[in-house]
Amino acid sequence: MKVLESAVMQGFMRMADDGFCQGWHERNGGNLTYRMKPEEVEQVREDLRFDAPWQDIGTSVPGLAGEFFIATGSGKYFRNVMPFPEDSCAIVEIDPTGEKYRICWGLVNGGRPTSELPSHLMNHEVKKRVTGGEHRVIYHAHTTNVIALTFVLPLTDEAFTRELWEMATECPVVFPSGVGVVPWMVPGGRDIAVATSKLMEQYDVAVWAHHGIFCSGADFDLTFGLAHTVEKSAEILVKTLSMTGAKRQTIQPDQFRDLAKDFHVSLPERFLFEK
Ligand code: 2HA
Ligand code: ZN
Repeated sequence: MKVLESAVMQGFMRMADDGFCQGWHERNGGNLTYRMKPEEVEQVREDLRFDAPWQDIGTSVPGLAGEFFIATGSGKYFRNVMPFPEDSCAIVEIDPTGEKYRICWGLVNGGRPTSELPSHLMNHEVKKRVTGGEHRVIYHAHTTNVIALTFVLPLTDEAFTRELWEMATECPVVFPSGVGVVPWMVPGGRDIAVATSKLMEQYDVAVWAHHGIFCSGADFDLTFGLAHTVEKSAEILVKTLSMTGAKRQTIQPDQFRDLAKDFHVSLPERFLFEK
């Protein structure tokens, strides 16, 4: 089967386009990667090439040896994923050492996979391990309201988790483990990849101060839905602070505990502090 006819590529393209339509991907902002299932690779194998040179990933991900990923391209625009997928995206294979990759499909006009490939792959490696292989999607988006909040909230996991949970009742159910925060760092390199992947041991969402978010999930629906929920919550907080500068009332710690019981999630007590 042709890559472009496969359900997995169609799903990847739709998610990229959804993110663009939300306004989270100005110019070449953001990136998306998907760890393919073996049967998805087999389905399109006849449309892949295996003669491109191996190139350095820039970090070591032995836990992903031999895996195939669909990835957006470095410098490519989410706006162009739907009309020009073969120019904007790639399928890459990781070598048996987990130190190199090669392009097996796409980027027909040249280029490389996303500049955040080290972050994406280190996050994938952590998430593959801690979820027993369930998580397959890593998504980085320049979510406007989350970014705005990184200029006014303390840059702590506690502050962001609690504020985002308070802004919409579904939030603690959608991201019960909370969100982690990475202070401002130079994007694209190994240091920010290490900091983010450390947070991914316990969270599915990492906020990058003054930059955006990273989300991890099992499939495109869950991962896009997670980013969408977090950003919507941030938007409500931005609106609330813009109206009044302070909340008159909000969800209380015991109400979160009641919610956790009824919705069968466990909320870490360290986020349920008295204010
Ligand atoms: O331009 O978003 O973080 C892609 C990015 C880098
Ligand atoms: Zn970015």
